[in-house]
Amino acid sequence: MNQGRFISFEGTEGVGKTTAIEQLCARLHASGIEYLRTREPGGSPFAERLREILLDPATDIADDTELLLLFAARCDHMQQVILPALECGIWVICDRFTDSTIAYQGFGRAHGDAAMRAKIDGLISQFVQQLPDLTLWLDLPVLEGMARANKRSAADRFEQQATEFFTWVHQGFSTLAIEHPTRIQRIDASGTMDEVGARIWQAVQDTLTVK
Ligand code: T5A
Repeated sequence: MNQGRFISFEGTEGVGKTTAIEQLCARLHASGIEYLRTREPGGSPFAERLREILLDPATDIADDTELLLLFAARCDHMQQVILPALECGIWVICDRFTDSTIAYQGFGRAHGDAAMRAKIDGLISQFVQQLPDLTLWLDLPVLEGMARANKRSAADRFEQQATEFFTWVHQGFSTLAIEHPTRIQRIDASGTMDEVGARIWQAVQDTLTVK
């Protein structure tokens, strides 16, 4: 059976993932490709409940608790939504995946600490066979992304972090792009939405050979 493709979008706050995903989905639709749009944390009914807790500014939990909740959400999302879709030949377009955990929890919270990365790598190892075929890292200076995000809605629990936190998160994505040059493609997220969308479509066509 034809296996679907798994594409994730990554980046710091407000870089334009939601906007870029909408554009990619429109292009996939026009190309006759069946797709499923989803997100992390969340994407399944149970994981969406965990998302509410994780993003609620009133939630007061330890870093390890946050990490394990993210993986509990991911596990349910994989089993209930992502794997069944891929097995049916449906492309999965996911707003954030495991790279966000390395960038936010490994770099943002723990500043790239080796013990924390080893802990996260151990948790990720169960998803190694299910990593995205292509990850599009939307790269934008942290303050530009935050300015875009601030125009839109009230800050959630992550968005309330100091700028230094997001500078570490950006360092995390940059490190990951160097470590996984084939899977992770850096997309310049500056310029208009149409310019960014065109760069993404080019990368998808080049990598996943869309006819
Ligand atoms: N998280 C997640 C972890 O800590 N660990 C994990 O393992 C995972 C999976 C999720 C939070 O959870 C954290 C990371 C996050 O903090 P979220 O609500 O999904 O929270 O937050 P984000 O993923 O950051 O999504 P945002 O909605 O904040 O940002 P987007 O989707 O990147 O940006 P978007 O498209 O909404 O655009 C933001 C604004 O900019 C405009 C848009 O119109 C919008 O107003 N815009 C542009 N403006 C100018 N030029 C362009 N090219 C533009 N593109 C978009």
